[in-house]
Amino acid sequence: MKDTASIGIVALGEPLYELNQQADGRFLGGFGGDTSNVVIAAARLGARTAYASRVGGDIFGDALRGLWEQEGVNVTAVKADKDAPTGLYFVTHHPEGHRFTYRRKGSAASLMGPQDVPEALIASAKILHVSGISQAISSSAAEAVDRAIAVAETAQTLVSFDTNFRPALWDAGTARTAIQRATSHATILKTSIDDSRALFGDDDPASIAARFLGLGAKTVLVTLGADGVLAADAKGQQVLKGHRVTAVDATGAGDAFTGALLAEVCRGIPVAKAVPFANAAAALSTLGYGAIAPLPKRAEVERFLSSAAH
Ligand code: KDG
Repeated sequence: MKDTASIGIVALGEPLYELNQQADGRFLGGFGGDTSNVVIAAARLGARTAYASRVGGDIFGDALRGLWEQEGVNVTAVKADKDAPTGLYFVTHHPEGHRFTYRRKGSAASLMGPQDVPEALIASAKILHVSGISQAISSSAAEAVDRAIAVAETAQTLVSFDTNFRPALWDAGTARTAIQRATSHATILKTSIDDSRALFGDDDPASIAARFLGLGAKTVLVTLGADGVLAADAKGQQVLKGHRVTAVDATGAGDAFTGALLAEVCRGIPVAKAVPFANAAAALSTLGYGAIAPLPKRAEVERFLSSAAH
């Protein structure tokens, strides 16, 4: 049994400074990085969270530290690296959806390795969250993910893993091997149709869920974009339709989903019961620009869910 006063969710990965192009063409500064997005989404909903990473000694690293402080995320496991930059990404919007352009090679976070894993923090937390991006940024970061998962398993900390395949960072073959390895330890596994199509040539939600359950995940969530989400475990599966909203920017909607889901799990709510709340949080996160700015607070999600029920 974990101490109720301890951190609920610890995530490990790469935070990014975001430049997101608005309708008038100008770039709006903000924040991204899938695992950082998840802990902030969860913190806004009341979870106690911590982040593990490395940031550069530059204005972007300082801005990220300011963000985590403002959001109440514990950063005792975020190290400073004065010789490496903080990663950046640009978000542009196109008829087929948003596109990410990275400036992150050699970033401080990519220099992370097993020595940076906060073992005691992970062991005392309820959930460890990592992703395919945490693995993709470098081989030492992939080793850090393996180490974090091993520590979590020993301490009975639940492992949450998001496949988040980014073809710009690594090839599908290498990604498949690493993602399958993490999946075999995952209590909660989130993937998307796009990821599974690119990794396994599969775009049928039910067979995607069956594949990840077969690889060892205990619960699988397959996000279906605007169409909602399919949740599956050994007992069966359910599809929850997406909410119809006027989306401005879907960047980070998957992270909003995961953050909300994990925040609910920290409150003792079973995954299957937490899916509607997470689905609503994800819809609300698309109403403004950026991965972080539009993330909702608990009261907004509850208001939205009760108005959707009428
Ligand atoms: O899920 C949204 C993230 O992908 C975005 O914030 C940028 O972390 C990012 C990445 O590496 O693509």
